Amino acid sequence: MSRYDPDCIFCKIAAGHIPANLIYKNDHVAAFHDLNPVAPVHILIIPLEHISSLSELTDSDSEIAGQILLTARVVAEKMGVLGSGYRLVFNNGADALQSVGHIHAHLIGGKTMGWPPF
Ligand code: D5M
Repeated sequence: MSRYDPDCIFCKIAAGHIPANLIYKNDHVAAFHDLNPVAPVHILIIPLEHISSLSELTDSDSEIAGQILLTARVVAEKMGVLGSGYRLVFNNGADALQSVGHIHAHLIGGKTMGWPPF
């Protein structure tokens, strides 16, 4: 893996150095249960490589970016919410309350949600 931050908790999960409740992994991304679920289904999808936020994505990351979105469908199907609906949330930066500096999509489902989301 070309980008690894030894201080990043999600890098450690991606590398298998600390445990997580993994539900999916391929050569580009991993998906695991959020520690603090906000809905009956709450899965995090992360790139295996360290990229701190959406704002840091570059053209050379297009495969990783696509893999995150494609994995959302796989995860939704695995978690039984492909038909009922789900939300994909990227908290990006301070105003969005991003707390872990490694890109992650929250896949949230299993309940009817509200809008706007704040
Ligand atoms: O969300 C970061 C999310 O990451 C938050 O919902 C908790 C979750 N989290 C933090 N550490 C772990 C571990 N070790 N396993 C699973 N989930 C974790 P943000 O969008 O940055 O606010």
